[in-house]
Order: sequence, then C-alpha cells, then structure tokens
Amino acid sequence: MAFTLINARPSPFGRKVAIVMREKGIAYDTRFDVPWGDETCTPQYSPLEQLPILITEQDENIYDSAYILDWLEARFPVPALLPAEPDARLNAQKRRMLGERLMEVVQALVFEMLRPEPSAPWIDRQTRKVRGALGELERLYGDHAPRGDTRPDLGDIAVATTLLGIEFALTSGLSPDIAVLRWREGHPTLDSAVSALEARPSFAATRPQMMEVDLQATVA
Ligand SMILES: N[C@@H](CCC(=O)N[C@@H](CS)C(=O)NCC(=O)O)C(=O)O
Repeated sequence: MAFTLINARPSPFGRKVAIVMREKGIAYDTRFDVPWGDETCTPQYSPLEQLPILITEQDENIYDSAYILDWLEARFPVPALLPAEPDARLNAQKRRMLGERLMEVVQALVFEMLRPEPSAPWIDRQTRKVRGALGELERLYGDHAPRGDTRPDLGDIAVATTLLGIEFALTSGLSPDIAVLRWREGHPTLDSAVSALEARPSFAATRPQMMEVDLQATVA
C-alpha cells in the first residue's frame, strides 16, 4: 500500500484527510494512534506531535491536515476538490477555513472545560467564536447546498467533518455537554447540508469511533 495515514479513531482532522483520499480514489492504509498517550508515535513523524500524518511511499512525512489537503490537491489534481472559477474557489476555501478554525476553537474550549479550574473569560471568548463561526457557516450554506450524489468540495468536507466530530465528541462523552456545541439546534441549513454529505460512501466508511483516552488527565 503506497500511503499510510496515522489517525486517531475519533479525530475530525484525520477523518477529513481520509475522506479526501477516498473521494480522490487514493489507496491508503490506516495506523491508529492515541496522540495524547505515552506510547504515541507522532513525535517520530511530526515536530508538532499531532496527527493526522500521511507517510508516502518514499517515506516522506506530510503533516497538519490543512497542509495534507493542499499536498493531495497538488499531487492528485484529478478529481479536483476545489472549483476552478475564482469566486467559487474562494467561497469553498472560506467555508473550509471556517470549518478548520472552528474545530480548533472547539478543541480549545473543550480542553479548557476539562481543566481543574477553567477560566470563565476564556470559555466566554471561545463560546463567542463557536457561535459566530456557526452563524457564518449557516449563512454561507444558504447559497451552497451540497448533495449526497455529487462530489463535495474541500469546504464541504472540512465543515462536515468538524460538525460531525463535534457531535461525536458530545454523544460519546469525549466532550462535556456544552450547549453551544449542539449545532443542529438553530442551524437548519447546516443540518440538512451535513445530513446530505453523511450519506456519501466516503463519510460512511470513516465514521468516528471511541478511543481509550483520559483527556482530563492530559490537561490536569
Ligand atoms: N492543526 C492540526 C490539528 C490536529 C490535532 O489537533 N490533532 C490532535 C488529534 S485530533 C492531536 O494530535 N493532538 C495531540 C496534541 O496536540 O498534542 C491539523 O489540522 O492537523
């Protein structure tokens, strides 16, 4: 197998890469890791000690999910997952950027809530960002309705993996039940866009799963 994807079972960042590879028809093997565990292999492959990491046939390590997507788009341009027309391309890149940054904000919020003494101002700040990004995505998806039977763009994939990752974190108990994270409530356009995307084989084959990890211990 040419590519190995180092991933974590519940990771929305890793799922995003896996979906892009499937949509592009690129074969890969998966190696699951627990990046917060003592036994993690991530430092061997990435100075940032984070997954996902894509290892090529030439043993090149490609890391950070956004860079991996750029790398894949450059090396495997067909099928393209970004529109060629500039306005449509910038729109897809904006949705992608919001989806990716939203996941990072949510991660910061969840980790703060798990700390022994969470900071209320910090939580307020992250909560505002989550609310703002969700509102903006709801607005942007008013003009862009993905369908389950057409190939999604990188914006759709980033937004859907983030939102489904948040949902998984809530339902699996990885995250505390934080009201602002229940994004389907109050965002009907995002709800139907993500539901359409979830039906695709690339999404069905990469559903998040639980991993053995004590997140609270990593921030205590
Ligand atoms: N910006 C990174 C974020 C990736 C990320 O946060 N990965 C988590 C797993 S979902 C991780 O490896 N965390 C370990 C750490 O940050 O030390 C990306 O997009 O790849």
